[in-house]
Amino acid sequence: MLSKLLQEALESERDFEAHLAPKICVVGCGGGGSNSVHRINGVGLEGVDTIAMNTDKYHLAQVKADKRLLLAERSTGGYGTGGNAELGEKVAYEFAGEIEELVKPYDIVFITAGMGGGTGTGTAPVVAELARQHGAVSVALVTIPFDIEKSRFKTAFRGVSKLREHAHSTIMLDNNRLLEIVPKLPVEQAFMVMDQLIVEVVKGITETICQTSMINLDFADFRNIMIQGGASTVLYAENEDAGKVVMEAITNPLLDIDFEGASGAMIHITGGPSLSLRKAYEVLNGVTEKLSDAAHIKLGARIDPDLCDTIKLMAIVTGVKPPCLPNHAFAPSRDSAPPWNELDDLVETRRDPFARVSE
Ligand SMILES: Nc1nc2c(ncn2[C@@H]2O[C@H](COP(=O)(O)OP(=O)(O)OP(=O)(O)O)[C@@H](O)[C@H]2O)c(=O)[nH]1
Ligand SMILES: [Mg+2]
Repeated sequence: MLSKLLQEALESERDFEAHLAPKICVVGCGGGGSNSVHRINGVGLEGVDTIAMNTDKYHLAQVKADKRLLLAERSTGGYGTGGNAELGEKVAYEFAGEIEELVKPYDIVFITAGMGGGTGTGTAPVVAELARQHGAVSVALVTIPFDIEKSRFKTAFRGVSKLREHAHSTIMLDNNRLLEIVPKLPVEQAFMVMDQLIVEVVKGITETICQTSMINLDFADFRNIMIQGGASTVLYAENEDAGKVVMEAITNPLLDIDFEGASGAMIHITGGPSLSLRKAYEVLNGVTEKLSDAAHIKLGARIDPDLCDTIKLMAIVTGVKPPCLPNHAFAPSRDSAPPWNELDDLVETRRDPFARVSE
């Protein structure tokens, strides 16, 4: 009798979820962004549509995504932008109509791109702008280039500044942090780690807000945290021990940040069937303790039967001011012209990446 009731409750829950679940897509812009989308597509995240767009027809042809858009013919001829972000932006506006058609149906649009190249840097802010105009929560999920990529650094921060104007929230993952976390990996594999992390972030957010949980976080919570704007980053860790998972996450942020100054956080854990509510609170509390009392915090926890004893912790920390970025990268005003000389100073003062590794 009880098991029948439970079965019926679960079925109606699923119908309810399917009906109310927000429509989510991930748009990969340029080579790096499309590679991340290719990986998300390979994992097959339920409830997430994938879109890849690039000015490079050969790269785009190899990418697997639900929809692909070649940003070519009119300006670039299908051969990329050669690192020219202004050209990337121009082409994106030429294709504004097509981009709008693609993003229009969604409630949440994630935009992934590697900042520093021409296509991703130039097009991602345009996609963010168009998605936002159509009422979506537009969240950029972008990587900051390795210091060794030199000239790309300046282009990257121009892109971040534009994203800060157009996306609701810009989550940044600094490739240089990978040099500290996984120092021995060759660059290609380091990119794969970053792509996998992007998969985990999108998966974590999607599961968190679309599936019923032990401690629930819904679309409205996500929206409220994201539309506060600001620069954000991600904490991610997996461990069987509650204390260690917290330590691992807070000592390895993917951006050099000061937790104290963060304005908000969405913290979510997933554990196996043995995860008790008490243990879940212990982990969540471990992270919130690091944040200021004024921070706006949303917590969530979910059971995944496949996880056994592992606890996965993912937090999006918003309103951070990483020292590696110029102040204007946080200015919300659409009118303020970024002081590019401040950028020049920053490029000058970036340290030798190998010095970081051996520190
Ligand atoms: N996560 C990830 N980042 C990448 C990958 N490939 C490149 N990147 C990063 O993304 C930045 C931009 O490179 P691309 O994405 O290749 O450039 P693009 O946007 O295609 O621009 P153009 O080719 O210049 O038109 C690089 O500076 C790298 O830091 C990748 O496979 N995964
Ligand atoms: Mg390219």
